[in-house]
Amino acid sequence: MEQTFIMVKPDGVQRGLVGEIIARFERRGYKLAGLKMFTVRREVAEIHYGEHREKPFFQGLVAYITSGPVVAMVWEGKNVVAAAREMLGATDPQKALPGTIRATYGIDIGRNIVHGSDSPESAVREISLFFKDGEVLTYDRAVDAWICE
Ligand code: D4T
Repeated sequence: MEQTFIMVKPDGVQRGLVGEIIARFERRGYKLAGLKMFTVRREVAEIHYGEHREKPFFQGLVAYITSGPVVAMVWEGKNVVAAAREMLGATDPQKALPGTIRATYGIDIGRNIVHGSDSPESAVREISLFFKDGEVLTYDRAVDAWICE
């Protein structure tokens, strides 16, 4: 089953939005497969945002993501990567559709609350960057038959 990597960024943790973000994924029917809280190390942040290394916002981005604890999660379910990106909304909260997490809680692209993998390949890479073997769990949920045919 498809999995995605979702991370509540330091601003989302500071602003008390962890529960709200988890609740949206739970209520939709996705399955939580991994969850932990930590502070991202600089070396890991530079790998995670490696594609932006040459961009002018890179140093600020690394400083922001390493500035305090994050809550990292693995969510599982049908088409969860694309669905999660829709639930998050556009990277810039000013451009995010109403009702999305970023449009509901955010104003600034540099404080956009939450990260979500942009493709199934990115999800695999990011999950292995932030979670060790054994930290992503496999288990049955009786309710699954009531969520997907
Ligand atoms: P993340 O990775 O944080 O979930 O964001 P996205 O996947 O939605 O978007 P991204 O990789 O293009 O951008 C990563 C990160 O950089 C910040 N950013 C981005 C910024 O501060 N200024 C900018 O101009 C851009 C494009 C916001 C998210």
